[in-house]
Amino acid sequence: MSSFLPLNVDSNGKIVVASNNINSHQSASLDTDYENNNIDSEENNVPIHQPIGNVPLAPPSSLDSTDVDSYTTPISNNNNNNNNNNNNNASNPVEKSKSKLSRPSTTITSSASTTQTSNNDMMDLDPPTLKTTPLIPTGINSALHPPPPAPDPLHLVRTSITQLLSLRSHPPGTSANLPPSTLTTLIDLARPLLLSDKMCLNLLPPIKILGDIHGQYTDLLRLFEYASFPPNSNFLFLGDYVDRGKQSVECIGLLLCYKILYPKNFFLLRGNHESASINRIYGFYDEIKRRYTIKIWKHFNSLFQCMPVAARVGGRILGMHGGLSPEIMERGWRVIEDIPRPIDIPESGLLCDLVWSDPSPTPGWGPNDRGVSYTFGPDIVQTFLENHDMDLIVRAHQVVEDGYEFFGGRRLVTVFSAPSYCGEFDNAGGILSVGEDLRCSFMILKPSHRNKRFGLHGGGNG
Ligand SMILES: [Mn+2]
Repeated sequence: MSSFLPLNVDSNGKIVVASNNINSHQSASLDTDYENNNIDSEENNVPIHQPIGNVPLAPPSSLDSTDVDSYTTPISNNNNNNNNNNNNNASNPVEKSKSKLSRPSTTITSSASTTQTSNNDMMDLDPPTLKTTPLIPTGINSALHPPPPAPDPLHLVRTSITQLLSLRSHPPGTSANLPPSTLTTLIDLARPLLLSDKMCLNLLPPIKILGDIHGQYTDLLRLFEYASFPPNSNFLFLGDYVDRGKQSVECIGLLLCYKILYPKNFFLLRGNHESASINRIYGFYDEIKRRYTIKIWKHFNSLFQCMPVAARVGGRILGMHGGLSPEIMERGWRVIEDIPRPIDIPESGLLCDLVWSDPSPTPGWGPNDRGVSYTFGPDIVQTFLENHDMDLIVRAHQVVEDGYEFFGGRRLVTVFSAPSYCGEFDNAGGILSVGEDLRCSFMILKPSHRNKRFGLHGGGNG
């Protein structure tokens, strides 16, 4: 065991997540490993789930998670031969497909059937018949002047993305001015998708993992430009989208749009700032109160209560916002899946630790200077990884100068993606890119401006 090294550097200088089963020379065995260890065979047979954003679809008159699955199912069946040529380079579904995806396409219109069917029936009537033998007076009006079709929610999402991305050509800080009704719709569309994600996601590489964003919308756009916009890459965000920066609404708005359009390629974990008691104080509440209404702020926080809090990647990397918890050490990572939702982040316990804890050079569990949760030493990280046959913990939550920082002999890495954090730090923004063979590399966004007055000496917490 003394020769165990969680990470290696290959000849190209890229970091390889090493394990007994996986290295850069054994990629051919990876699929077998996944099938045996992480994905049960029943779910492996499910057709590949394509993101819904690229596909022209008949507009659904209502959209919830059921509709999303229903609409995507026949597309993926029809396009099986085109998967490799699709302009979606995100290749495969990140989260393992769920058995309900294979439902027959006959369920497509079921949720809207009542309204839709009656309209169609009326439209099929011969106009002369209508004039002479009206069924009911209102029926005539409906037939001659059919009600406008229900707005397509996905059209609204795409329009919002266009609006949000147009800020690339505007000065930093320009508002997207999304209407309050649009925010409400985005929240309502995202909610069932977040709830249908497991509390501890099971994701497959390749995927790009990002840490804290904290309302720095201009930097979020730069990160996407650097990493490629969805759905060209799969993404996992580790939380803390709001507070601190000035454009929390644009940040969470764009991220929700992508979650809605690409639910199986784009994943959002919860950070400690995705909690009303925190974002009431650190900026999100004030921004929303100034630009919208407190009702919208409450609506956002009800959505945050539904977010998953952890993710396994390739069965070998565990990601969360803060860090480990004594409860995972004792009972295993699967206890995360048992956390109910919607839920507030409590002041102590498993969920609290996952979004609040920090690594510390001091061995064992210690008091956290934040006044919440614990610190955990390198010995805790090593024990956890060995007990669970994993290689790496990836977490965010603390500003680090290079955008990423290893800890505990490269068994844990902190990723922080908001460059020049709060304008008070000189840090870069980091992205952890996990290749299909679990090879890890880092993409670094240098701070857009250097601030000589401040450094990292005071420490910073996300
Ligand atoms: Mn944080």
